Amino acid sequence: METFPENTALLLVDIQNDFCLRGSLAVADADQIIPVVNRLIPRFQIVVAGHDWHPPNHASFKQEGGPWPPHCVQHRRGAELHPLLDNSSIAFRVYKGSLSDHDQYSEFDGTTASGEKLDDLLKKRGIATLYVVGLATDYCVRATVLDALNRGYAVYVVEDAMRAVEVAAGDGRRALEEMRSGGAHIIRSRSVLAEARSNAAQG
Ligand code: VGL
Ligand code: ZN
Repeated sequence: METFPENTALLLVDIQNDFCLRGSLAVADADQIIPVVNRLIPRFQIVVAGHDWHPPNHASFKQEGGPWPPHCVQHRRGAELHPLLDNSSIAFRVYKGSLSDHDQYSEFDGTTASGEKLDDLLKKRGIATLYVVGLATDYCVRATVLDALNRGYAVYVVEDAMRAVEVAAGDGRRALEEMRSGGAHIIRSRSVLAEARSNAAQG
């Protein structure tokens, strides 16, 4: 199967049980992205999975005065990747939001289990282009994409492979607009699949 080159990675943002159907912070229609993401995964030589990864007393939880119900608690089922997500080719996993006293929405605040930061991991491998999918458009996708743009990555946001929390109606659309103004390319998965084919044709 034709793939993107090695300098291009697919970044899965927080496709975890708690953000999906019956999760504690369920995002509407989140499960609908799974087949879309699964079609994209085999087109990439490098797949990185980000995780929201909170201690049980995390500052973002309501009982600690934060905005969210408890979610993605470390090592619990809610923090696992969605069971139907194709995890067979995930090369790296990064974890963020692990410190109890403050929240982190960007995967660039994340580290691997051995402590390597996402940016170092990508730069070390010459990865300069990121395709971003996942949950949620208006929080962790947005923060990750804006960080990636600031760090000089070319960023493609696959709009039909993400869903928004929409605390206020329109937050998802506004986040996409903000990412676009910041320099991200907003595209659809159909174009990504077509692009992988034409890349391969060019050698
Ligand atoms: C997220 C709210 C709280 C996200 C994480 O992954 O977008 N949203 N924690
Ligand atoms: Zn969180």
